[in-house]
Amino acid sequence: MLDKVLIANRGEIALRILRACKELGIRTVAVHSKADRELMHVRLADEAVCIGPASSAHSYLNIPALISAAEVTDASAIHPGYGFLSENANFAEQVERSGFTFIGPRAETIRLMGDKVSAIESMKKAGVPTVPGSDGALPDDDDAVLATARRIGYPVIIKAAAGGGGRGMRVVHTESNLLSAVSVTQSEASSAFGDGTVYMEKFLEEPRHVEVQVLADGQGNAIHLYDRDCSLQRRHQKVLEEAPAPQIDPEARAQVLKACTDACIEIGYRGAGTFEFLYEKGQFFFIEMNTRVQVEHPVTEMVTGVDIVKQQLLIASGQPLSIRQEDVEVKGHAFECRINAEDARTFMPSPGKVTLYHAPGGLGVRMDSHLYTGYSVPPHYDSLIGKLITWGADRTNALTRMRNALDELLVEGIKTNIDLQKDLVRDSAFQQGGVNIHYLEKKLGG
Ligand code: MV4
Repeated sequence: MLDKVLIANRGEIALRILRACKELGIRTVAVHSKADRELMHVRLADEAVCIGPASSAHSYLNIPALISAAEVTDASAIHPGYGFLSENANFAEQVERSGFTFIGPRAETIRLMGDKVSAIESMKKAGVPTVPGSDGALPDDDDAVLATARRIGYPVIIKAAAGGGGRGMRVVHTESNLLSAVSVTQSEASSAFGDGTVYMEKFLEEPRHVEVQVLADGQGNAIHLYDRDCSLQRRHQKVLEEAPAPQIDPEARAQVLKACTDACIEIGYRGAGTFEFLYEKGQFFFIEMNTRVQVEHPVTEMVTGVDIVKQQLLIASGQPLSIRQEDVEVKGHAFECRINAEDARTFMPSPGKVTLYHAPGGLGVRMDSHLYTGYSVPPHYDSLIGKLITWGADRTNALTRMRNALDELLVEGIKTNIDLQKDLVRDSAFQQGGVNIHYLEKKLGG
């Protein structure tokens, strides 16, 4: 087993990782910026190291500072959490070269999935269904680009290979706009990511965002933990997630789940991962793979009983997967409401001192948060201050528990999105289930 883990993150996920380490008897090192001395996991960790000033670029993104902290504390492994350096292949490589275990996939896998063109190509090869589109990167040949769009049929979407998560994309509805859209997307990608490579897909108009959670040991074993629906989002920020995804065609689901585990074995995947799909008219279309633990992992944990972060640690320690696919069942339903420190009208971050924090409780209620009364939310990082997760025997029961838990949750002194979440869990279309990726923005806009 790993001896000591350095947690290269902050906030709720740092606390989540700390809890998994403690359960396995692994010692912990918290690293924090100057603005984060008061974080709950810093208090709870066995050791803590200040790695730099408040700005992320000089602390949580500072690779030499992180590696030095691992060296001085004699840590054996580094858990990157989500965001920050979690999907940075160079970081994974430097961690391993310095003699530490990176808790995640091999650097080359992170690199393969970071380039969306190579990710799609490898998934297609492994039998995962993809969106009809260009065969790899678009060539520097106007006639060929025009022909590709004609074959696919309008509307099409131009995406940056180095983008992802909604960055560097452009929808094209008619041929007259195609070539200029391609060249603008290329220039933007070139300046934003240092790589102007773009590709083309059929633009799906009303899809849902459904993702599949996997675990693989890099030793020939891979399992899936079923699916989640993350369609409720605003500006590519997820707001409310659930597991399993409601109203999915059972045959399409069975096929896609099998394809995901087969693909993990084919590419030698190691660690926790997520296959992102668009789901429309009963069909799944792969768009991206995330090589980190995701914010919304708890909904999957609640319906499968599998501790995903603990599995990450076990896999990183070199143990073969001990869970067999036939032992993983979905039981009941779970929701997660992301709680953000933000203005209800403008969605701008709203840092400040929490004068009162009261977490809800009871059967089937889980609050993953680093908050406490008196804690000051710093202005330097993202506005997620907690995740409220409920489980129920069925979707209706889980949602009832969420409505009640949101009513119990008190966060005073700062602005939050709790009222938005209270409204969403009472929305009739959401209660029906299966709303598409545009539903929330339409609701907020009108
Ligand atoms: C798409 C799409 C429609 N058709 N690709 C946005 C984030 C990135 N992960 C991929 N995204 C999309 N790709 C095709 N071929 C629509 C989106 C999209 C979206 C996807 C998932 C969740 C929310 C979204 C919001 C707007 C657009």
